[in-house]
Amino acid sequence: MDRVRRLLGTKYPIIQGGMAWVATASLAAAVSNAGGLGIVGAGHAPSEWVRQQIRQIRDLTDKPFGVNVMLLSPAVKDVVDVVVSERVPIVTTGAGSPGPYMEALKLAGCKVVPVVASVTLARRLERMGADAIIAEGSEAGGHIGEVSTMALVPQVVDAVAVPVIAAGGIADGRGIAAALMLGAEGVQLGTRFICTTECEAHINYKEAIVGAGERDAVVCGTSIGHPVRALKNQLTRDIAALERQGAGEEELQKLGAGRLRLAFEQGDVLSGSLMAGQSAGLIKDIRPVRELMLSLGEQTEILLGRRIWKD
Ligand code: TUI
Repeated sequence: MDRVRRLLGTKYPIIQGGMAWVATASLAAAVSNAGGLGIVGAGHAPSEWVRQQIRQIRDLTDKPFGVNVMLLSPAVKDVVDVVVSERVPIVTTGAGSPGPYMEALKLAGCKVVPVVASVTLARRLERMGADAIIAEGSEAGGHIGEVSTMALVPQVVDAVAVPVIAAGGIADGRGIAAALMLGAEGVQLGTRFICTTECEAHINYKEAIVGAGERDAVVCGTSIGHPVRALKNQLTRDIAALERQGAGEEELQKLGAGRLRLAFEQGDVLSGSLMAGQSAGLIKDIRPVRELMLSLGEQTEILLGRRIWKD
């Protein structure tokens, strides 16, 4: 736990997931100011947007922060260039292997913390110089792997010497305490941070998560090798129907394009992609980030029976 706090330079070993569209400078700065690690999600955005967000977060906090590089983005090379030239302290990656960018990021002094969904990739990235590994189970929202958090985290812990951060299905102190029991030294929460005052997502998106039950975050896109978890709605039903008819990648991509933005900006809960994890069923309110962080810390300490978040 102390290894993660030292690596990130934070009070809590708690990272806010670098969610595309949702994780803007407003949310990330609030998390960093509250003692966690706030992350700006580059998603599919152009690199200049990422640069503006980095400048904005530096205006809003003097605490460490990160940027998530989404490796499927067509702008990925330019985004890496921006992250390098802005000397972002922590870089997380998602949806692929950051291997080709590892050297440039390390040379620029960035701490690189890739998200993985397998033991194989965790091992490979440790050899390439990853400073820690985020092991994300299939309970998570958005683009996911196949193995659940409960099974994946201890296997990654056994496979690498660098600190492991658990993600997927965690939304309260019970989840954090459980992840620490699995050998993780930190946690990453995504869906829980959407339901905060400082998150700029449309209120309909936040309220859909608050209203969701344990079976409402479903997976689409498995047939084309891009499983994505989002709240069940007209869009997920249309995608599932196309998949049953054996639709190809192009047709499905066309149907899915721009849908996350529709949910985030317009609050279209029928046709938008409400990416969220299975922890949606656990989330019952929309709260300020500071209040959430304090309660996560307090709940975890009570469960573990000791003070663990010393300043
Ligand atoms: O990246 C995520 N979650 C995401 S990215 C995203 S943007 C998007 N929008 C529309 C369609 C698709 C994506 C939304 N949510 N989480 C981290 C994560 N990475 N989960 C799983 C993985 C992963 C999967 C395979 C990482 C590496 C990987 O490697 C395969 C290989 O090359 O070995």
